[in-house]
Amino acid sequence: MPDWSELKKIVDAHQTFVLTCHVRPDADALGSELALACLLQDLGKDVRIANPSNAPNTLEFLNNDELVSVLGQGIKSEEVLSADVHIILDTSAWSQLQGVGEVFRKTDAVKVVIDHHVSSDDLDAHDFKDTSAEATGALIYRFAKECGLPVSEKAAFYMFCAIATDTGWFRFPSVSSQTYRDIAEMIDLGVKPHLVYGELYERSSLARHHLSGRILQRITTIEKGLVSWTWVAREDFRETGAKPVDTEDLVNECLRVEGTKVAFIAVEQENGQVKFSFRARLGSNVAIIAEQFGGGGHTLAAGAMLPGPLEKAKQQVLEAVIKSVAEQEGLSASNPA
Ligand SMILES: [Mn+2]
Repeated sequence: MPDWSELKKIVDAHQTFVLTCHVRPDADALGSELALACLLQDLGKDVRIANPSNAPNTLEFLNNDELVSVLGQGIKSEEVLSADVHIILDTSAWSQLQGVGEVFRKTDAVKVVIDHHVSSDDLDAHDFKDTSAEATGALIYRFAKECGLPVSEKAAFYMFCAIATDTGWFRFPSVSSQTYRDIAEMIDLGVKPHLVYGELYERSSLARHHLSGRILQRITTIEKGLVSWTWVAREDFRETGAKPVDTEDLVNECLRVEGTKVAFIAVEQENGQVKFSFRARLGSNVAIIAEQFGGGGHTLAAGAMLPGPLEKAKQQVLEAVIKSVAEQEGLSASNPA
């Protein structure tokens, strides 16, 4: 468990803060940044958010106050370098930070990492990590609670969005009774779950549904049904009008096939690289597969980016998955069903 009083000491001793998260920020990354920004602003601190890349349009509703900037667009390196404290949220991996990582290496600021990922580099920072936490947003809430910081309705909204998405709407194994108690307190603070659900899950485009149809049709099971996987090519995006971000969460559809323990999706990017997302049921570990390809994540959810072409990347990952599952399940890798 992180010692939150140590983070409070750092906060109390400084005035200007820059918050950062991983590339292609998700709702936990953005929600954590925005929630922490609210807490710090309520303490009279100056806060900027400098991310390595833009958030998807689907998460625009999180950035109503336009607090979120991208390094080199809304905020310059010099502004980040001059802050007293630089806080990285929802990642501990250099590869996830891109240009922001370069600034983080250079800065004389006090460096802080708040994260719940298993995969991690030594970022030479004060670590506030809890790999059992359901979301980084949950860690921000526990920091506030433990240090007696007031949580505004807006901060609670950001935390709720962070936890809701990283737990698949409160259903993943990381969820505990404490999660529900925290969530209940956020609802008491004014968060409306049905409105959040609508923003997150009921704004799908028709193009996304058409893309989903193709991806579901291609789901294949191997290794006696223990592995389910699917893929999507650049042509699919062109032909359906959907965007790469529209594939988010579709890997979970593979995990819904009965008997599946490990699932993955291969998504060919516009630049020819292939993004892999892995999911596992409790008891399996996909972080070790993602790490073989320079990626990382949690035991139950991980990702990696491979160079193209799509067919080659698929084969490489398939081999690694079959080997890993065979090892984890005690099957013979040379005899796939
Ligand atoms: Mn997270």
